[in-house]
Amino acid sequence: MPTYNIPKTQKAAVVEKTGAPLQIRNDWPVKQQKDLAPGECLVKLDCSGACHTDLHAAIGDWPVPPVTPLIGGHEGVGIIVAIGDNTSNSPVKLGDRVGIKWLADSCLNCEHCRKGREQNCPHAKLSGYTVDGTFQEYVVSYVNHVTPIPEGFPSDAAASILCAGVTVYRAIKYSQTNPGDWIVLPGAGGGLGHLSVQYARVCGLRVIAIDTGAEKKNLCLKLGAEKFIDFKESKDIVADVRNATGGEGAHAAVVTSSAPGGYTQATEYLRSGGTLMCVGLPGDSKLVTSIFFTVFKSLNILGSYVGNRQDAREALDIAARGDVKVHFSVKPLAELKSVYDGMHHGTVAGRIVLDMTKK
Ligand code: 8ID
Ligand code: ZN
Repeated sequence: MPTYNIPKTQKAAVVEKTGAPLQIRNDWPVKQQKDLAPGECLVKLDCSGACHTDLHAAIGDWPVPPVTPLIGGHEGVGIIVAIGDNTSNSPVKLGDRVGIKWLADSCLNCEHCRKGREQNCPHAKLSGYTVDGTFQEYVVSYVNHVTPIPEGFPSDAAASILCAGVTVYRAIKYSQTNPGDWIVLPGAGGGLGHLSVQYARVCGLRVIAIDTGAEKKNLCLKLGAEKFIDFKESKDIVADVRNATGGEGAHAAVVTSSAPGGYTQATEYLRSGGTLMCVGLPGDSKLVTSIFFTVFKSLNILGSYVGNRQDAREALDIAARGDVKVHFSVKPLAELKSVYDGMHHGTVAGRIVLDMTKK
């Protein structure tokens, strides 16, 4: 069995109160092995992706409040360095490299867990929202929910599959599409979006990407989108999508932008029988659409919330084989504040991954 020296304190990005400025602290306590409960494990992180959800959590613009003080982060990859005493039947062991996703833990026994919808478990623990997340060097997680990282798949390349990848992979999986169908991806140049372009291509779908700016346009086209619509330049997005699809509209849309307008447009450019997968999370908006045409066109409108343990393994497996690649740049944890600024202004194409081993 490997042994690890676990320090008493560590570096962490902390939001003391919702909306308060982010602080980088060097004195944050590390939970020691003797203090871990059965089923808990301590993971020494290599890196963590930064998701727009972390920004929602720091600002506090969702109707479900996060804990405070808050350590955000839910796209972590690292090594298990301790496991709580009396943990039985652990599927992982010391030294394993694992991923931390949004769903840190669930009871595995309620109706939702039994049906594989673990993310809806009433006892769910959420990384970086209801329990401390991955914007720190050592994170407490749960042996039943950490995700083994395929051997040889670098940690920084894997990190953003744990949330962005899993989420769009599952949304596309349940989008009721067939190879050759048209799928529209509003938000396609962002963290979730650029992975949705690639998972859609893996599924044989024809992609119309919607986002703004030359950098995101080039990224989407390079990743396999057939058409790019700039939402700031288009005079009529609904007409543009209809024209691109030969008049009938698209079979599905996976909306990863958090602008409510993108949702309304989607219901208007879907063809009859089409499916809207709601993924982006504006905190206080309503979905405004025609009830008449929702019925008349037999539309499906579905919410899609991250993914379960199996979705995580499937999404990682596809990425580890090189069919989906996170487009990312690496920064130290100390730059998280500027990462949030970039996200807020929509200037991040793809993802930023924070290196926890850098000073
Ligand atoms: O389980 C879930 N449903 C889940 C999981 C993870 C994240 C949901 N989310 C949510 C986040 O909380 C956030 O609300 O998905 C949303 C997108 O997260 P992200 O991909 O991490 O954000 P980003 O990298 O900032 O990308 C958003 C993109 O949307 C574009 C922006 O330009 C950016 O590239 N965008 C915007 I803002 N308005 C748009 C519009 N009207 C738009 N693209 C098209 N049309
Ligand atoms: Zn996320």
